[in-house]
Amino acid sequence: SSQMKRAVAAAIPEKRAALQSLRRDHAAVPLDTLTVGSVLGGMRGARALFWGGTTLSPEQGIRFHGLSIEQCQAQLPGPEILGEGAGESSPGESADALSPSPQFLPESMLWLLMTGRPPSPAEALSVTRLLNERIESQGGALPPEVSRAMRALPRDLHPMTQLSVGLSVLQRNSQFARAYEQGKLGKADYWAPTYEDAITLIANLPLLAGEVYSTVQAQATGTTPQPLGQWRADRDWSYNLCSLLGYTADSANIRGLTAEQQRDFVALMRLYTGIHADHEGGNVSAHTTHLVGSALADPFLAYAAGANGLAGPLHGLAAQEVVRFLESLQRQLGGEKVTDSLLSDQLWALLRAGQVIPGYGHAVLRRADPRFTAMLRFAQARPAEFGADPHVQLMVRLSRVAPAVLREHGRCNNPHPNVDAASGILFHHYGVRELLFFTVIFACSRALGPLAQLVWDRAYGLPIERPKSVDLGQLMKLARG
Ligand code: FAM
Repeated sequence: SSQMKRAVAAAIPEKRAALQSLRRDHAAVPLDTLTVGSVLGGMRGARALFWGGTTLSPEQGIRFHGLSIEQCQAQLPGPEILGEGAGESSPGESADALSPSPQFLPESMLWLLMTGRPPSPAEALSVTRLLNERIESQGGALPPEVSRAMRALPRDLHPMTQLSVGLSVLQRNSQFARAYEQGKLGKADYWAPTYEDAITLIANLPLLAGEVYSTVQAQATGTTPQPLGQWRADRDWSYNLCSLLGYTADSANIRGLTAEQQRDFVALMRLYTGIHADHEGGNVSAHTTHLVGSALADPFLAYAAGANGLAGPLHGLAAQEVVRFLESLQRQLGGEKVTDSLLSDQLWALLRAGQVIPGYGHAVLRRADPRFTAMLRFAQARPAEFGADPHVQLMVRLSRVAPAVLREHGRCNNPHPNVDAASGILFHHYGVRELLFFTVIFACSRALGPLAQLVWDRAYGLPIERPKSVDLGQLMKLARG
């Protein structure tokens, strides 16, 4: 069995014991009071879910097993373990440019989320190998029934629907489903085939995303879908994802990127997929995966459901709203020199018209989203690349102007940028212009956290999730006391 699986197995007894003692000795301790408002208000703020990998505090933002994004960047193994140079500075950069943050691989994040501790370089590398072995055992491609099913779909189908179909058809090879059906599996062992399925699913995501993107490209150019790049067993997960989208030297290089831009695109993908992997348990994609998985659906069906949730405009689709907004701002401002006061006027006009400033505000966070800061830093460390991109410059300027406007407007609880203020526009810069496709990249990343949690849900033997509902009459009666 894999190194990571052994590390999960080693961590299980202590955590199981802790959970059992909580259940046995402290089950009656109240956490939150549920009100009519919570039932009618999307359960906002109600601490009602158990989630191990990440926590989200209003002031500090996301923590991955206690580690901030900066700590992950400092502590988790990065591309240097693949034999790539750790330095990623570009020759054209000015001396006073912000130095790039150290990178970490999403494989390192997966290890952290699965096992609860950062991997050694060798352990991180073992995850890359493990994922690649899965694809090699499939002959270096998607299982034929998966590509057949995806190719049979209408080409103009929503990219997330295509992904969801691919994920669901992958279910055919679920080890969990097979073992469960054979009836030989003890409850204490449910986690093991769940883990195997999670690895298979994650390994296949670059191929699935590549298949969807080739359809998206074919649709855009009126041609038949062609593979955009080559999967390679000697490359890491993010590199292969970028290749299969057509953005590396092992691909059709569909946007004609220079070698340096290809490297930076891979760096952006590693950053993005690393920091979007998890965002505690209450968000729609994570919660859905957990809920569906709680009925002992296998990881493929559970995550397909989670990915469907991610496709909602209020969740994974927000990044594209920001790109649209920046494009329209750019058009309105036309050739005019963009000053802070001009931008501020535009924002006030938007707010007076009763609209929101996309990319700003958050349901939980009360400061700038550290994921936004990490993406902004990526751009600021590459002035030669991004200095002349008017959209990126507008994004940066907006992040200085909008918080003051929103504060003065006085309505929202958090005037700071959230992650979507930056993510889409950086992909857009390198040529990912198909806005509906952004969510597919998000879905590649978001698989990591909820699937690691699903392994732990089974290791803990958590029950099916089944809250009680009340109807309007009951609520009115309860409300009257
Ligand atoms: N611009 C203008 N008004 C805003 C605002 C913004 N960016 N953010 C919040 N408000 C308003 C909000 O509409 C509400 O107004 P009403 O009192 O008239 O209903 C008021 O401020 C209080 O809202 P809140 O408590 O601060 O925020 P919520 O928890 O209700 O909502 C968001 C959180 C993210 C939905 C909200 O801030 C928003 O609509 N932001 C813009 C859209 C966006 O960026 N979405 C992406 C979110 C992203 F992080 C993600 O989850 N993928």
